[in-house]
Amino acid sequence: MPLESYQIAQYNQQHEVAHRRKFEFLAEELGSETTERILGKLIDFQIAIPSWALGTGGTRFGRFAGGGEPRNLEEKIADVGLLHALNRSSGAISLHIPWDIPTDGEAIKQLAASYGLVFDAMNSNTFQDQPNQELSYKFGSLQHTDAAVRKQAIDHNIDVIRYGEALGSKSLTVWLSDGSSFPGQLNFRKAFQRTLEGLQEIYAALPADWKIFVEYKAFEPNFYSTTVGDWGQSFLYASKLGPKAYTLVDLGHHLPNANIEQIVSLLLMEEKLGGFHFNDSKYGDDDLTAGSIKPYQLFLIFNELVDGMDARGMNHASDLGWMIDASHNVKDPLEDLLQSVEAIKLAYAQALLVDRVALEEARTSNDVAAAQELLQNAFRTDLRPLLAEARLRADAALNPVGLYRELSLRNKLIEARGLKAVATGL
Ligand code: LRH
Ligand code: MN
Repeated sequence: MPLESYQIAQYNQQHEVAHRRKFEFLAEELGSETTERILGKLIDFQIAIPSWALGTGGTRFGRFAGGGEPRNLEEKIADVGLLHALNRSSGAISLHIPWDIPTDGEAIKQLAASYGLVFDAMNSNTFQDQPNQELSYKFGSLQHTDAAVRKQAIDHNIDVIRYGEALGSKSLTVWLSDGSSFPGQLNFRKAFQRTLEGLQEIYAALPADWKIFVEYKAFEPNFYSTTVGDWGQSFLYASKLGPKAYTLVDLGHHLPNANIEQIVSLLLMEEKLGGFHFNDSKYGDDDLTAGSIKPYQLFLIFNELVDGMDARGMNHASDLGWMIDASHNVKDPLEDLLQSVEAIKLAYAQALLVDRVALEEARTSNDVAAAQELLQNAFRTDLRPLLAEARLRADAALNPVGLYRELSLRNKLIEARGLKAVATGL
């Protein structure tokens, strides 16, 4: 259900005067050099949408479908195309196999291209048993004590790479639910060694220009140990695997009160930070809207990213994997994803505003309050008119959620797909 460009232009026209007033006031405050520098960076900055988060999520206690969900990969690509038309900031989709097997790779690639989309990291799945699967992953996949189960998992990951090659993807994310739920259940050293050997076989199957992201997680579905349980373990695997291996930071995969921005700064310094799964959480892996619970933490993470990437002369838009990983139990999945993209780009823009020279001077002279003021002033500067102007210049909607609602796009999706349509995924 395409969104016509005239609908966006019409909407922006109605809201342009108010926008212009707010934007010109802010641009006056920031000065034209800073304004244009940040606008340029914002327009280039694209965030990949997870194919598994376009339907209603649920928990073991229940799932309350919202209607109009995509029923197949083609409709998922159309929904990401709709998000991208609204914000010109969601120009990539990250697929999960086997939830989204692209049976005709070339056709799927062209369909995505027709919406201005490319394929970001592919995701394998050895945390569920598929109907026609021979051996179970109940006791893990790459860590499993049975070599046949490990081989099944390795072969699956290599299949996922092949699907990705046909789509033009350049990376594989491996998240392993492997671990144990009771003391004594697992030999940690042997589980690590078996997992490393499995990842080495997958690494060997990577095309020359591909990357592999090793995603860590503290707990769930195992509740005593996880075999890739934290950044240190992921860093160990990525370092032992080789130059194409990196760590992936899912914001919801840390123990309470972990200092994620410090983890990010060190992984970036060690050239082993591959990318992100953005979301937010108050307790566990809640997969909530990015910036909805801890927006200051999201800003502090981008503050370390801008600092560390500039220190290495990295390209902000293309040198790391920017992806969302969320699940929507009570909100419209598309509105939730639009809000997450907005929050991520706002944190990035605020980090670009930080006066890094003054910050280093304050740090060198241990002027703690001055350092705090520099960060908090940037975080407390309302840069939303800058994000809106970046969208306007990219022919997107001044207010994506506003236009999505004004056009009742969810109702149109329900008319087209029905109330009972269920999307594959979490
Ligand atoms: C695990 C995870 C992983 C995905 C899954 C959908 O919690 O974050 O990235 O494979 O969610
Ligand atoms: Mn994730």
